[in-house]
Amino acid sequence: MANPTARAQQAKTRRGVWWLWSALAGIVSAAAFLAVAELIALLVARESSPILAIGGFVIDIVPQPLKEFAIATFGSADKIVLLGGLGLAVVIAAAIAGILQFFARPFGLVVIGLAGALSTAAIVTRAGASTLAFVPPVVGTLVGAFVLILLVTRLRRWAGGPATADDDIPAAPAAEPRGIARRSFLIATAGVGVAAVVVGVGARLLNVTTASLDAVRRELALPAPRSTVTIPEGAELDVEGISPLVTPNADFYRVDTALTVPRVDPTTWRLVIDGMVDQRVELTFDDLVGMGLDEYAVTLTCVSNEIGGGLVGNAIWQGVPIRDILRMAGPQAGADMVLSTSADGYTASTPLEALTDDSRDAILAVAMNGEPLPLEHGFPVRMVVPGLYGYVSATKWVTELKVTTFEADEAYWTPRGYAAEAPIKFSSRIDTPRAGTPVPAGTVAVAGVAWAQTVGIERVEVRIDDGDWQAATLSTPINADTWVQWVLEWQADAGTHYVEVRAVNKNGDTQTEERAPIAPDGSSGWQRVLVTVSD
Ligand SMILES: Nc1nc2c(c(=O)[nH]1)N[C@H]1C(S)=C(S)[C@@H](COP(=O)(O)O)O[C@H]1N2
Ligand SMILES: [Mo]
Repeated sequence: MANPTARAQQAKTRRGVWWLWSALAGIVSAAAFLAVAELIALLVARESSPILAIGGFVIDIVPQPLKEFAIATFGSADKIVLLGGLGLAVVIAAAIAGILQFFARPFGLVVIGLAGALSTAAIVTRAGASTLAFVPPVVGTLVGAFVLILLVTRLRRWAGGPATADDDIPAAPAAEPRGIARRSFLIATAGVGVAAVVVGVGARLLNVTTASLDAVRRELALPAPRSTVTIPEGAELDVEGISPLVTPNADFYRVDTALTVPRVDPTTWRLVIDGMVDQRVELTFDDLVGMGLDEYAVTLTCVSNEIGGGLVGNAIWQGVPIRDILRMAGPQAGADMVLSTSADGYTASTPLEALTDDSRDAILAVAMNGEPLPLEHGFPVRMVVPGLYGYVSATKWVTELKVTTFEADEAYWTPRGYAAEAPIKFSSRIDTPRAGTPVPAGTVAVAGVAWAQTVGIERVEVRIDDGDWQAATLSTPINADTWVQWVLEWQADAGTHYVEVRAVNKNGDTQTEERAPIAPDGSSGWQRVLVTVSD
């Protein structure tokens, strides 16, 4: 094996090769930087693409005559030329960073740090930057720096030379044959390089394709609703830990079969009403909202909600009654079901009667809690039908209503073990106290929500340790289609106690104690929570 002097000599003669390899290490580090930034941007702050932010910054600072020259010379390709130029600049700077890190450590890291600082500055100063906008470039910089250290360290081991004397790199060469060091550098470089390209390009594409519909949604101007929901005095109890009366969109449960959220552009969206109808009707989004929007407060419930579970939420929707739309088409005698289909092929079977009934507010909703439907909640149009589980009624991204019969057609979940018809089983839930979260002895507010869509909740009862049922205080309901909040002040002694809840609906029926699983048509039973009370 060669002695150190000979190795240094050999390294020197191959300096040209190390230039190239270290430049490559720099470029791969920059790719990792950008890829990680793109990926994190997708998750936390979509506007935070370093390349685009710097591009935007360049566009902003380029003097007008130069801009005009660029447009005159490159025409509509001017942006591509700019991005190409920027890309080239990044490659060159990255190559320099790699070379510096190899021959003049730690100046490569300094270059990456500068690039990181520059792109962070460009990002956070852009119009509309969110508070988290700095996260992608900062994390990207850290990852880029880490990759640079990792690759250059391996490269040095391979070179076995230029740096072993002056610093902290362990004197591995003696123990590590050059072939192994070389392979480890090449594998790491290729691996990180390929991963960066795949992740970076993938994240950027996803960002572009999804961001555009986000923008369409943000800029969608819905007409003001003709009527609004009045929230009565006393509709919301002030109890720590209770579910808010109206579930914020961001906290609203989401259930669907869609692997990726269907992307439906309102300008091309069409709703077709066909099947057993006098005339086929096709509506555009403007046709629909042109019919006039009204507000409806409706609590949605999923058939998969276990007793005490979270697959239930209350929102204020804006939309158009489905009966008005069906009337335009004229359902024919003999029809008893509407098969709704979504843009991704999902189907639900809803009794025709539930959609034509004047006393039930079945709607095509376009807004949820004051804004256009979030993409994952069915943008631009979904169904909302009070009193029926979501899977048989609440079709998101809806594109077709086929008037038909239960005999002739079957919805998505029907052959999969769920009932073709599924009214919501009225139920109640304890939000607080929670099992596993001890409460201090004394007065404890036991509180939660209860729902009996289309009927209304008459009473909620609570019982401690199999004692007597005690009536809880109810909030003033918005209407029979929404849940109510309830609270009971409990004088709790130290120890462990069972707390149980049940509801009585406005028909006078008491929530059944009998346990049922979620399939085929929804869970039932009383929720019972074991609460620990400390001294
Ligand atoms: N297109 C489509 N719509 C759908 C579903 C689905 O899988 N695909 N799931 C339904 C079910 S099971 C429920 S409970 C509700 C849930 O609506 P949310 O995700 O807005 O809470 O949507 C319904 N609408
Ligand atoms: Mo559901």
